[in-house]
Order: sequence, then C-alpha cells, then structure tokens
Amino acid sequence: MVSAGIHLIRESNAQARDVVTRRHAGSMAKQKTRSNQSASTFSASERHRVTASSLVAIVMGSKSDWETMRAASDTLKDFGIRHESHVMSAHRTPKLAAEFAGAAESRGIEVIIAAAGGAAHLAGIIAAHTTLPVLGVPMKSDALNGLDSLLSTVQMPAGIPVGTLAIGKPGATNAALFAIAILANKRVELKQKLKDFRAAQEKKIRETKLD
Ligand code: AIR
Repeated sequence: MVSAGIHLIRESNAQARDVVTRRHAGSMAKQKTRSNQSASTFSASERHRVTASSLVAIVMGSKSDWETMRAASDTLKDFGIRHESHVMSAHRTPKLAAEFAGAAESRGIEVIIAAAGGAAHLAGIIAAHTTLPVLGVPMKSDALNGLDSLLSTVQMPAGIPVGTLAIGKPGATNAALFAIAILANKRVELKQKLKDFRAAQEKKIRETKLD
C-alpha cells in the first residue's frame, strides 16, 4: 500500500527482503553520493514505491497490525515526516528483521517504530541489531488483550533498550509523536510544529463544553 509516496507497507516478505538487500547494497553507494541516493539505488519503476530517504521506519509483525499502526503513519504524515512501513516478523522472518535493522542507520533512518502482538519480540530483535532509538508498540491481542504484547516488548534486558509505548492505537500515535520529538531536537521547525500541536490540543480541551 502506498500513500502519497511517503510510506509503504510490504505485503510480501520476499518483496521486503528485496528492498533491504537493494538498500543495503545502495547504502555503500550512498556513502559516496548521499544526495543522489534515490537515483543511484532504485530503478525508475521502483521509485514510486520506496521513499528515497525515510527518517522513520515503522515495522510490524503482521499485516493484521496495520489497522492499528496506520495511526503512527498518519501522525508522521501530519507532521510531514518522510517514513516507510513494512511487515516483518521476529519469528516468521527473523533474518529479514535483523538485516533491516542492521542496514537502517546507513540508509538515513533515525528512529525505528516496531509493533507486534502476543509473543512480541520484534522491537527487541530490531534493537539488538541497531543503536538507533527503537520504540515498541504492543498490539492488542485476542488471548490476553495485549498484556502479553506489552510484557514481551517492555521487559528488555539491561543493555538493549526499547522505549515501549501504550498498547494499541494510543501507543501507535504516541510512538510517532515520540519519534517526532527525537527528530525535533535537531530541527527547529519541527520543534515548533510539535509545540503548535500541543497548544492546539490544549486549546481544544480547554474549550470543551459538556451538555
Ligand atoms: N507476530 C508475528 N510474528 C511474531 C509475532 N509476535 C504477531 C503479529 C500480530 C500477531 O502475531 O505482530 O500482532 C498475530 O499475527 P497474524 O499474522 O496471525 O495476524
């Protein structure tokens, strides 16, 4: 699924692996010609599907998580943040997850948001393969309402941190806002947008009228 050339969701693991492989190879060229990355890494037919220089990557364990994680993508979109979204699983595609995380920094990604449900190990496995900040979003699960996902994501051993957000959609939205806050530390205009967002939110609450 592609929206406004800003993000994509990988429906096939083979496709996602292809992107990682191409991008990893491309990262070598990118180190030499960083400003020309999209032109040198991707063919013309691919360019509509892949963001040239995403700042944030959203990864999730299953397409079934997308309904929830769309909130993260939409929030990033609202702030004009270049990002991409992929399906990959700590258990079903462990190599892909490791490769993706290992290549992310050299591709220019600055924050990774990782979502999974149940035995939710994706954020942990991603964090194990990169020193980029990794934000975990536990998905609501049928069996235990997301408590399993929360504990699996949050209880990382000392040394490999995952910044864990709330279960479900609030967590997805806040993961995006957290990523924006990280990016905003070095981007004055983005910091201002974040302050404006907070001010608008406060105004809305203050003006709330009850029947
Ligand atoms: N999952 C996928 N691989 C490992 C895990 N923990 C999670 C997904 C999803 C849940 O399993 O993140 O939340 C159910 O996935 P599915 O594909 O059966 O709908």
